[in-house]
Amino acid sequence: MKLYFLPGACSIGIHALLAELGQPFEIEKAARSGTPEFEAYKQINPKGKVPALIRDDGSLLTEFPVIALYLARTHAARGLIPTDIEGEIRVMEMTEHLVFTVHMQGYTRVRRPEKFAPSESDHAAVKAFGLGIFQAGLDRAERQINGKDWLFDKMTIADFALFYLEHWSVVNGIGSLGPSCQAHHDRLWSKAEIRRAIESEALTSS
Ligand SMILES: N[C@@H](CCC(=O)N[C@@H](CS)C(=O)NCC(=O)O)C(=O)O
Repeated sequence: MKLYFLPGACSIGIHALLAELGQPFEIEKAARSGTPEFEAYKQINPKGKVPALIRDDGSLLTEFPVIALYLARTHAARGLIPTDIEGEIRVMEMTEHLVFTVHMQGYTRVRRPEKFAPSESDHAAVKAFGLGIFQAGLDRAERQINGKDWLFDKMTIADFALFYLEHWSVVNGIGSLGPSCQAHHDRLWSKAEIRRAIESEALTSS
């Protein structure tokens, strides 16, 4: 299995999940749009995004929640996705909300306002709107954890989606974490294998 990543991007959530699973995997740096290497990366992943997972049979898997679900299902003994329907849909509901709303509608507006408004004069308003979405998502997670260790009764793939958002907040000073989210972030970040995996991204050449 090989994970395509960009240093510090949302792919850190899948990278952390792979590290937690503890099975061997490879990583390779993808290319950002606008760089000379991007066309070659699009031959591997036509969407041009990360995370992208090349499975052992050589097939490509994209989209964070789908990759996370695949990893959870193929490592079923780890219990990172509930086996009952109600449990599974609640975990997927949270995972998809974190990725497709809190990240893509919130955080992306703050970091890349030009994707939402071509005119620079609109960027401050776009960023403010995005920050509201991002912070509301962090606050929702804070209420859901509410002093527990994880978003649900035990660790699930949703925790790895929340982890990358929390990490972005900590590293880039965007939004703020309540005490439950801060402890949740630190709980995963303090795992040596996760920290080593993510810190290694900065040292990996493409
Ligand atoms: N829907 C995709 C979105 C992934 C995404 O937006 N990834 C960003 C990094 S956080 C990316 O690849 N950006 C590179 C670029 O736009 O050049 C998913 O859930 O995996």
